[in-house]
Amino acid sequence: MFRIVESQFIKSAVLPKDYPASLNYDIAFVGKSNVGKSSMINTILNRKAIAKISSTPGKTRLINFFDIRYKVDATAESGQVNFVDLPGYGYAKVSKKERDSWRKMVEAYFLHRRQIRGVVVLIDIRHKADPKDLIMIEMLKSQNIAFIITATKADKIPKSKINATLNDLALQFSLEKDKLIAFSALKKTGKIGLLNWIHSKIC
Ligand SMILES: Nc1nc2c(ncn2[C@@H]2O[C@H](COP(=O)(O)OP(=O)(O)OP(=O)(O)O)[C@@H](O)[C@H]2O)c(=O)[nH]1
Ligand SMILES: [Mg+2]
Repeated sequence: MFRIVESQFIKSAVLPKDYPASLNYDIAFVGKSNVGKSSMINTILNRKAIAKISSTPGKTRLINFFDIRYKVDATAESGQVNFVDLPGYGYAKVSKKERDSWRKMVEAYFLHRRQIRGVVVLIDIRHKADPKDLIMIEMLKSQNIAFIITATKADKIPKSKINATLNDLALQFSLEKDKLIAFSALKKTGKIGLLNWIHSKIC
């Protein structure tokens, strides 16, 4: 089993020149503001607040890099990977200037960071596909970057509806169903599936 043994915040950055020099692979987390990116990172790292969570949308406004050490039980495999918490998009109450600076920051990350191995795209399980999510997914497809969609806050809908909701989202995003998993930071649903996906991208 893929297991995280240590995690540490490295730094925040806006411009590529300020990214950490580490050549370890990156796994990035991206999605609309307030969708649960920071909560997801804390959950899969078994940490309460390594990534800052807020009920005020738009909390994460910089690119935050974390250094993760992992082991794979029953094998000799171990290593390091960066988790990258990208600032959320689609928050209505920001100025055009802030939206532009968000776009430049995230575009520069995908353009310049050579060691990206996978992107976790978060969408709220209760919401319909948003054009901003579709744009992000099209960009990842066009740049041939591996991604998985996680439908977050799965604890907010009845368990009996999860499967049908995932099917529906897969249709809306024109993706195979195996590209989507349900996730809940509250109940830890989807944690093992997500860790296994991450492992498959960095080993
Ligand atoms: N019920 C429930 N609430 C969640 C879950 N994940 C996150 N939340 C709540 O959603 C809000 C936003 O969570 P964050 O993790 O800060 O979201 P974010 O995507 O990092 O937000 P920004 O950094 O502002 O873009 C907080 O109030 C969390 O407690 C979940 O799985 N279930
Ligand atoms: Mg955040």
